[in-house]
Amino acid sequence: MSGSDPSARATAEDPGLAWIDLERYPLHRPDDPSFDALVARVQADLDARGCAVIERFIRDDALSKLAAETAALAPRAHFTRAQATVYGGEPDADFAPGHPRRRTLLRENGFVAGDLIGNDTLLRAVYHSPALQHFLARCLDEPQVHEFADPLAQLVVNVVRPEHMHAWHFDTNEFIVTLLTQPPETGGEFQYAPAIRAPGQENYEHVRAILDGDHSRVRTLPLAPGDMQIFFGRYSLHRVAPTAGSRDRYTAIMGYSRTPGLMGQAAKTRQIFGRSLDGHNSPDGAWKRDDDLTD
Ligand SMILES: O=C(O)CCC(=O)C(=O)O
Ligand SMILES: [Fe+2]
Repeated sequence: MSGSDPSARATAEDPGLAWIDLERYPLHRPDDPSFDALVARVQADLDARGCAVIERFIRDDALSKLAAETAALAPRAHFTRAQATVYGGEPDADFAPGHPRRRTLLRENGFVAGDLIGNDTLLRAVYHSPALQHFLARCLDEPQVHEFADPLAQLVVNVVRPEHMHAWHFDTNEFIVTLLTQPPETGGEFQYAPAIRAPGQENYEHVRAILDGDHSRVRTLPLAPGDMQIFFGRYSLHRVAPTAGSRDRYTAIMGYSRTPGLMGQAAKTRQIFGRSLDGHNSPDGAWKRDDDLTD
């Protein structure tokens, strides 16, 4: 590597860049017209569908390391199995049977908490990359994005075991950034109903149609290892379809937000990770949104 090579110099200052395909996606050159073109393409996809995929964002020669890293972390996942509505809560008997607020789905989720993901990992290098965060801020039209302050939810690995699914739901967080690190043998597609709800507008009728099996509003994303997805999961009902074969499906979920200091609520954190930390006891729940939508 030559000291005058701009991408080598950028990588020395921002180690995450070493794993990103900078030839296709010049995150180290934010003044380059091709950077603007990429931002414009992502923004157009987010506007149209609340979802953008940057194909093969991770370099091909890093994919096996990425898969091995998440496979090594996977045994530390905390698994939960519970009935919940798509909004994450208990059924509400004030609604008629069959209403999305009344019906529950089986949630079987496995998550490796962020404090189990070491500082020397590829995942952390990418997550903390200033160039990536600058790029995401540009895509979201914000001066900057903030890492979650929550050490557990900040960066997680989602583990979906064979013959399992991640049931239909809305996220509490406005958006997530996801890296598929290991696909299952078959199935496990990411499916979503773009912008099916909006602030102040739950659109129960269309949510119910999907729960009843009408997938006419559902899109299926063909994701490959190393693809990065930016997704507005608070507004789009989504799931990971049932997986098959013998291999787990792994994704790394990177938590950023438009506002600093986000910590999860203690009860919800214990539900997801089986434990909580001191900072999770904030009584007012820093995740609460003021968008009049059900969490
Ligand atoms: O693993 C994925 O692709 C998405 C998981 C998801 O929807 C979530 O963790 O909220
Ligand atoms: Fe989600």
